[in-house]
Amino acid sequence: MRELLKIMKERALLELENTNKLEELEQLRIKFLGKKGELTQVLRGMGSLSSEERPIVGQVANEVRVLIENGIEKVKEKLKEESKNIKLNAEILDISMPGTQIEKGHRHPLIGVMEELENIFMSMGFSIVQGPEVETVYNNFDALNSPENHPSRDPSDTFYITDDILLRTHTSPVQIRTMKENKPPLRIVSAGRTFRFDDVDDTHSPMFHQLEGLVVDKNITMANLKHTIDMFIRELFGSQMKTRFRPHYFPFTEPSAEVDVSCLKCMGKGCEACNGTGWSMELLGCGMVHPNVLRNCGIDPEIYSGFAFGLGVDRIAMVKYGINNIRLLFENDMRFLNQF
Ligand code: FA5
Repeated sequence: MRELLKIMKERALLELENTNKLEELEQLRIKFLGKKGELTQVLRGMGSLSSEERPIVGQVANEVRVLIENGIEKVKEKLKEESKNIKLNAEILDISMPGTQIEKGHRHPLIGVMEELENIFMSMGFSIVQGPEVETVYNNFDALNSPENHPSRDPSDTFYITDDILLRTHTSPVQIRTMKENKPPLRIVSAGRTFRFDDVDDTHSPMFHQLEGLVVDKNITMANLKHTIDMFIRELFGSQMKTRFRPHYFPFTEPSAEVDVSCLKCMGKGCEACNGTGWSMELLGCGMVHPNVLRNCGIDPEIYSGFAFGLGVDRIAMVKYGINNIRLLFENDMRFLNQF
């Protein structure tokens, strides 16, 4: 039996040497040490041995078992190490290789222009305030002195949500919110989205952006309004830029005006882009805050006066970058946007 154990040991060690997979190692363990394995079979036959031989063979069998177990453990460690190295080599990172280029995005030209306008007004002492896009009819029309029968109130011009709630048609309701919540002196600007049932053409979009400005204090005059707009336009477009104030009507300002600037392409000489007029498209509306609007907000028009203006941000972006079609600003065509 001792001879049998010796042969088994040598076979086991030889097979261990030739094992190079973890699964094969498990098979080998079952073959020699498992419940029905060769060593177990030998041990079962020990009953037929004499009482002198039994402990000796038992000891040898035990030594063979420990030897095979240790051998298995060693080979297992070796195989594990090898497979780890294979994995590590496969995952090797060459930091000298050129990386994948990540394309950097940038702000939409409209957002850039909006921030530029805000920065100019901040440098002139204005504060930035925010207003909601969903407004009350009262703030959007009534408090702004808009008569009941004003055409802009018609559902064919304005997006109503209910009879009393709408998508603001301009940023002017921010004037009302500001004057109701704060006492003069006031000097604010507020930029954001506005909505109108306008047909789309080269200069009109049903969703566009405005920047509202409001100044209320004692002794504010039209001269302050004109100077502020002129300074702002020169800061934005350069000192050679001229402004043209055309008398206009707004229910919430009196007197009121619309403002154009020199055509940036010909600088006022007249060209194809400006239909020979020398002037850009209309960029903003403005005027002296109507006394009724001040009264509606609890401000005494005998003590205070103010001016307000509303700039078309999209149109300013168009003039600044020479864009002749407002649709380009909203189509998200990367060939267009990548130019900015
Ligand atoms: C107003 O919206 C007034 N609230 C402006 C104002 C504010 C006047 C404070 C007096 C005091 P108007 O409807 O003209 O005015 O619009 C102002 C500017 O918004 C226009 O000059 C134009 O630049 C721009 N605008 C108007 N409608 C559109 C449109 N559909 N698409 C793009 N821009 C537009």
